[in-house]
Amino acid sequence: MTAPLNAAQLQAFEDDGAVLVDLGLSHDLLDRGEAAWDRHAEKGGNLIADRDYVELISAPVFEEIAKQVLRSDRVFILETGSAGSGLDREEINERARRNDWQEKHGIRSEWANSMHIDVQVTTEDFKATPRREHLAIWFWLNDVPAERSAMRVLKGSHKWLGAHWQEMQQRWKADPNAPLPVRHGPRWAAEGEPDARSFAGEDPTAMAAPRGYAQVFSQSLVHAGWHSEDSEPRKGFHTSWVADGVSVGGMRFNDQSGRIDSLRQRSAELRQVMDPQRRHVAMDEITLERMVDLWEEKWPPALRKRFRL
Ligand SMILES: O=C(O)CCC(=O)C(=O)O
Ligand SMILES: [Fe+2]
Repeated sequence: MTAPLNAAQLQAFEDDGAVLVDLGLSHDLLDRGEAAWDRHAEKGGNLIADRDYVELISAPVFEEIAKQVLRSDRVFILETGSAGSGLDREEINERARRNDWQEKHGIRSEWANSMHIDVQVTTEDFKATPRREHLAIWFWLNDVPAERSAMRVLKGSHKWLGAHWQEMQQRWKADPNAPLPVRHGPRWAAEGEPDARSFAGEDPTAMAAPRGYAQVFSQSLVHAGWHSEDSEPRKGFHTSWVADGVSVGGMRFNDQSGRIDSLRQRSAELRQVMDPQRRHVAMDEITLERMVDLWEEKWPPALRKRFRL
């Protein structure tokens, strides 16, 4: 098994929840990937119909990163898409500057309003082999300096949150009728949520990255999309990955309930268009339904709405 992350990078992923990795892709592949991004930005449509895009996400390095970080010799693509350019955030930020942006978590700022997590991962999930996570790999076809909407992350927040989710699960398991504390979470106030005010006041880190680098991060890390101060868009694609044997069944319950059906459709399409030597990274139907069935309820009712593995 090749190891794209060196020891320091792997440690940074574990400690910070996010790390930058040079993908070592050829200029030709990056150029064609960038052209695919441009075509999609102009015309929209289904990225999976674009051969250059498919070839790019088929590059073995993504699979190798997912194998290494998820500690598994079998990993699959979960979600795919184009990363937002950040240019369209200008308007909402203008509103914030005019001071009529709704205050969130007691603070009116882009960070307080945009920060979120995408999956709830407990400490045990994060430590498990294979790692129980829906791992995000976002990668860049042009340079992404801080002012060109580099993603903001709160380093280490996945650990703090992991311990919190774990405690909430344990308290619910010990006594399903005992009330959990009501706090202002990253997206709403609910029983069992962590108190988002503590991280709304922190200064996040801009994950500025050169072209050809990927930002590998835990989706349980508090992070936020950001505005651009540049006229040139940030160009990138996002993918997420899951290890064999880790549930994807929680996607059924997500607010955007089409997520599991999208996964079924996307996986089938990818299997059609990927090179036969590479298409094992897209789930076949039997594997996908097996991983849906792996889901078991571990969450107290207030924390069941979304974000589950
Ligand atoms: O665009 C970004 O940098 C982050 C967006 C994000 O976190 C998301 O779509 O879940
Ligand atoms: Fe996100």
